[in-house]
Amino acid sequence: MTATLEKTQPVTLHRTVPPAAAPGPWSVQAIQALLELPFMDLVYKAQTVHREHFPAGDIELATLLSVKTGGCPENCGYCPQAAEFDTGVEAGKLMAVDEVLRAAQAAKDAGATRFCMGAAWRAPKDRDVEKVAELVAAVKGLGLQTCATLGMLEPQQATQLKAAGLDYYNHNLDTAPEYYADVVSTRTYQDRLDTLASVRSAGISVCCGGIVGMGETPVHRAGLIAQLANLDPYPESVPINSLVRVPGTPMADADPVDPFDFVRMIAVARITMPKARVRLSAGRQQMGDAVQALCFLAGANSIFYGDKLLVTGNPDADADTRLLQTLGLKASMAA
Ligand code: SAM
Ligand code: DTB
Ligand code: SF4
Repeated sequence: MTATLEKTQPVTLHRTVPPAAAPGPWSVQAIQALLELPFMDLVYKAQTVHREHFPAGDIELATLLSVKTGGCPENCGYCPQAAEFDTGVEAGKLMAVDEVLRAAQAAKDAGATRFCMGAAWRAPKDRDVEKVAELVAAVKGLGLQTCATLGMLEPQQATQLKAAGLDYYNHNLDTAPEYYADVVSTRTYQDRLDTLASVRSAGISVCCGGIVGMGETPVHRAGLIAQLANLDPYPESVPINSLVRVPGTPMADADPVDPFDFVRMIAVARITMPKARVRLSAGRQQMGDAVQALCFLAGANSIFYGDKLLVTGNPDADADTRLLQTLGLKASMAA
């Protein structure tokens, strides 16, 4: 039986977080202290902050589509799309507008409100940006919020995407600055910050988060959250990914993340960035319903929705619909 998705009334989500909302600057030590709180105290605190800023039980559904897959020249150690790693992911070309529109319409019909297009580029060329701008305009025309993640962007490229109707740009800091070189060596942390600045100055909302489970220490985890929370303003969307360990990547054999430590990261993201959409992102397929429920209790109020992330799997829409029903959570209606 197909489960039916319950929806909440429209809430205003697509807005820039006013700087006054930023409680920062956050020190790494202060975030470490939060991470070390007794689990129940931390989750209680996070849920309390959550309810001060969002309607209880409201969940954003964002659907991902890889519009240009594989063959990427970067060497991000977690990524199945890096050309350097033998992961079985075939390199493809940029998808055509009608194909993307079909996927976006299907996502909308299934209840998603945001559609995020990902491309395995280090940085798009100007002619790539022109083509992605057409995709953005077409998806926006369906009444969906648009998001893209295309690698490093120059300021004028960001402006062009904004003009086409891009609402959000996803560009993750992934980990703490001092651990970054252990994860990727083909670009620097500052490159990431520069792109985030280009996105901000073009007036596009920022989607920026990271990955847990790459062999980082608890201090690195606190350092990632400090970087995100101290962005001024902090990101409107904060995806917290649990590493999907893909055979062929250097991180294929990383130790699995302790589920309670993952929940702690969600809670600390919620407390330090109270008005952000905190997204329980990659890794849900490996997580189980009970851990996901704890993540929602800790303040996650967004998920990737649809049976695929970019190239790896995600719980199918029916399973998610059932989980939301079981927990009494309702999908947000609109932007
Ligand atoms: N190429 C662009 C870039 O790196 O910005 C956009 C696509 S990239 C796949 C987007 C994000 O996906 C990465 O920054 C990383 O946070 C996340 N990601 C990639 N592979 C992952 C994995 N195996 N597990 C969890 N998150 C992953
Ligand atoms: C984000 O933080 N997670 C998404 C999205 N932003 C682009 C990507 C997750 C990728 C997981 C592995 C894969 O399927 O490639
Ligand atoms: Fe390329 Fe992005 Fe994957 Fe890094 S994360 S290898 S930049 S697609």
